[in-house]
Amino acid sequence: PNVMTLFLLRHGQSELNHENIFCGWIDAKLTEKGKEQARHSAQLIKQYCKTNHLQLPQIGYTSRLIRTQQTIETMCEEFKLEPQLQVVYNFKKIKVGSDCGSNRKDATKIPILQTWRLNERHYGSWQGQRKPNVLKEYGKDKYMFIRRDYEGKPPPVDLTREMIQQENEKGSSTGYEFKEPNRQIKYELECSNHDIVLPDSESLREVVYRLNPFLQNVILKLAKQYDESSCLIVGHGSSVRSLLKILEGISDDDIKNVDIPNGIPLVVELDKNNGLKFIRKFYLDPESAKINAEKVRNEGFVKNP
Ligand code: DG2
Repeated sequence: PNVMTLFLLRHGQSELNHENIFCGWIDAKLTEKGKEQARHSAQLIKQYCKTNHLQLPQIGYTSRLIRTQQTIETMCEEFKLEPQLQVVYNFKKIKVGSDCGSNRKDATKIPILQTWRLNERHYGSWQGQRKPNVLKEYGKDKYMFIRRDYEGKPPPVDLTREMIQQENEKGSSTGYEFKEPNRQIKYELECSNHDIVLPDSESLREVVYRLNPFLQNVILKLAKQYDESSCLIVGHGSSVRSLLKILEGISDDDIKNVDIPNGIPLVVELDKNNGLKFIRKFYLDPESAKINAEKVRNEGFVKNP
């Protein structure tokens, strides 16, 4: 078949993943381990492309959160491709075939489009809280319902007390503190011209709703333009689950059993001759994907997952 290949990836371990703290829209950075996972992911993709006589991904996507940007930048270093970062404020303005090129003309560069639509789901008032404490407060059933059910939604965050990362002059993290959020500034442009109301909490259904237009109108449309139709999407636990739900047609009920490990590439193949019908998906390191997905599921239940 005429195959479109999507490489999906959850960013490498973030500082808050490491601390077992709900992160959502908090802008946590990668740990050293997270960067190592990004390098390893790039090696796996390089190897896969070589074995299958494919070019490296021709375009990349990230969320507006630093952990996905650091992941893709680290990967580009391994690919020896210079990332051409571009924030997408209004996806309807992207001209397929011109802004991003129908084929990468300069083989040393790769366009990277960044959109809030690929952000992690907003984790509401759970953001910044330790998973074991939330589990204790809500009980096992409610905790898992809110984390994994399609309709599960945490209580809204108090917008005057969002957790913000503190930095020194060199831009290194010096910890986290609760204060007035700055995201209005960061996301202002995306919202000013549209009827978008920024969330103070989201269910997975709401993530699918905001992500799907970008997937259909940008990611899939642009991929069709490329010779080999391959792209790399670096998202989060919930944005990757949403992409899989749409692309694979996973039911509202079954999606609650899907967990995404950090930093292990997932290959998704779609049939270009058959309306982009889902063909198959597989991890490039299936064994560690299985072990680590299980660990993600159990976060909160064990002390040091
Ligand atoms: C995690 C997901 O998202 O947490 O927001 O803490 O991918 O940005 O690290 P990510 C978070 P769980 O839903 O797996 O508990």
